[in-house]
Amino acid sequence: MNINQTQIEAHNETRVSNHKAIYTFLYAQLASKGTDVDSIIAKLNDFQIAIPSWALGAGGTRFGRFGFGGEPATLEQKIEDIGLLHSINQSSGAISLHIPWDIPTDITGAKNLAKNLNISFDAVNSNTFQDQANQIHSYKFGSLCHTKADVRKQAVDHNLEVIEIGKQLGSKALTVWLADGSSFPGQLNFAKAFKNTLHSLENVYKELPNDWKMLVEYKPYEPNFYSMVIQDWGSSYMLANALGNKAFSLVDLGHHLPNTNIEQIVALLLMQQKLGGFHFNDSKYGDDDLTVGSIKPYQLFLIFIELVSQEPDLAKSSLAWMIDASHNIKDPLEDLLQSVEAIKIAYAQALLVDKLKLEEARTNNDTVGAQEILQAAYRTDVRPLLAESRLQKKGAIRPIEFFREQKIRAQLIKERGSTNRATGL
Ligand code: PSV
Ligand code: MN
Repeated sequence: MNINQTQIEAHNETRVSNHKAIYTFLYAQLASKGTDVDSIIAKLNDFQIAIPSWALGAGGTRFGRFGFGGEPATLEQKIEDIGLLHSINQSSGAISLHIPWDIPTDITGAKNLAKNLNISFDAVNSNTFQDQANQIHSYKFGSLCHTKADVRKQAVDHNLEVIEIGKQLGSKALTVWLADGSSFPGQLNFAKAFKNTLHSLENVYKELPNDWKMLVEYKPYEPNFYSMVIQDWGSSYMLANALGNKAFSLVDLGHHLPNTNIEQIVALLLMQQKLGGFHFNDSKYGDDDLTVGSIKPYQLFLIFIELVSQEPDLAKSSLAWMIDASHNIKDPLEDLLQSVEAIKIAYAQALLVDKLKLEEARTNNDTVGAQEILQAAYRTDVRPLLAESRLQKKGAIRPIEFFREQKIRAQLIKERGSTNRATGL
């Protein structure tokens, strides 16, 4: 299904006067404090957050999975779903594919479909965390880190194949996340496993096109429960440094132990020019993969404070922005609309901060003053700025309301059936 402009216009027409009243008030309030609201809106207009192909189906846990119908079962249907999101919020103009879950059967068709929907192909992701049918060697005891050269070669070859597919689609980055590690003490020689991983990644890196990036994701636990070869930003940074200037660390917000100061990690990676981008989600306990901003919106804001202090216009930076979440009991499309909104709220709030004043407070060791500056921005309701940006870009003023009014899920179920199942975890 497609959304046409008339539907969006009808939705906006009934809300525009109310929106303008609130927006005008906020605009005046912010302008009186010296904020350049128009430049914030311009930055929001350009900011795009990629949607992973695996976030469009029902999530689940190892205890079960509850389908909801109308899930996209093919790559084309996944692109169509992202097209729906993008028409509604004008901020989801990219898809990230996971191979082999999404091997395109018709590259030209997929590219044309994406182009018509204004969608580009973001990073391609390799998968050496599951065994595939007809695969010769098992990844049960690791992939790029494996003790046996044959297994490592198979995993390297898979990554090379992913790069080839990405090249055909127009992707510019390979994201590598390894499940490699050990579940019991004594199982793995940590140093050897790390060296094997580096050596394998070097073999992939050699084939990486010059205008590509390699994004190295880290994770402290799961599926291995004693050690992960790339467990934290330190090990990811070591690899990215050793590989070269096309390799970067990727920060997935859920891949940190509780209470980790993620914003500080972001600041230091950026300072070293080794931050590649993000997988956004939220968590209370671990890699919970919850809706962005649903648990720790202040942490998200603080991450954006660090980002904008070094990269004033995020859309112009070379960082990769993606959601990586599992919605479990929610409709994924609604969840993704909420997640994109949460990310843009944090960005807009961070842009409200007067950097010079904040730096002055820091220089004078004015702890209270610094906190006041941050919290004044965080406690500002910036949603009218996001709505204004959507309105300017011909998106819907209220995305979730639009999704519900148009009964989009019901239409997808009608078109695709109630048992369609998306690939992924
Ligand atoms: C692993 O938990 C991860 O965050 C990686 O990005 C994977 O590629 C993705 O989830 C999907 O399994
Ligand atoms: Mn991730």
